[in-house]
Amino acid sequence: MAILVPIAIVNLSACANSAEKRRDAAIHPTYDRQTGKLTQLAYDSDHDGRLDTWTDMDGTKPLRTRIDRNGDGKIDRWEEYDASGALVKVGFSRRDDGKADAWISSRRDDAIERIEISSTANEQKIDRWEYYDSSKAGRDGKGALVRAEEDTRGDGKPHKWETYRDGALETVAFDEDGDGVADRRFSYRAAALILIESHPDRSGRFTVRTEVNDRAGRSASSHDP
Ligand SMILES: [Ca+2]
Ligand SMILES: [Ca+2]
Ligand SMILES: [Ca+2]
Repeated sequence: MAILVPIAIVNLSACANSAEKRRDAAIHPTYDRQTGKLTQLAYDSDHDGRLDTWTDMDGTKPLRTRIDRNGDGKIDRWEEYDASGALVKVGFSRRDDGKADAWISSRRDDAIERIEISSTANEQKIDRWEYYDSSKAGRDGKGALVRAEEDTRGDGKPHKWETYRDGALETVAFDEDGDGVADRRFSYRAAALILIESHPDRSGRFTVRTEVNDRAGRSASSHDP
């Protein structure tokens, strides 16, 4: 899970060699005036003279971190830690507008990672869920997108389902009446529509298949009793 490597926790220990002295000079601690307790560490992680990483601290315990990784003055990564200081959640900004709009939670027991996305940058209003298979990670270290769900009605439940194969959209299904069951499913091969299924029975199984047979779009329907 390369995306969850904590990059903000910095080493405060006294150090001897010059590289580490430089690193210490890049760290700016803030202490509570009343209690003397450490409340924040600000850090210039790439040594360009500008702070880019801010960690809220409860003494020695990190609570959360805001990071401007590309140095444009806008936060683009948010990290949250649990009571033991372990990284549990990472937020990032898909639009790169300084607001978190997607979150990934750390789950070490599973090859499938879920990213929660909010089109309104509201962590309480997640409306898209993307599932990545980290066992099929590409060169960039990111897992392969295998499926996604989307809440197109704002009720917190998915009404659109997508599946992917080798990075390409394979199927997309829509719930047209809002009951949470897909009413129509489109299947694609090499970006071409090949099949439309509709009329789900009570179990959600589609009973009508319309195969799109040729480039002219001629099609043939079959009904499942
Ligand atoms: Ca910097
Ligand atoms: Ca930034
Ligand atoms: Ca439906």
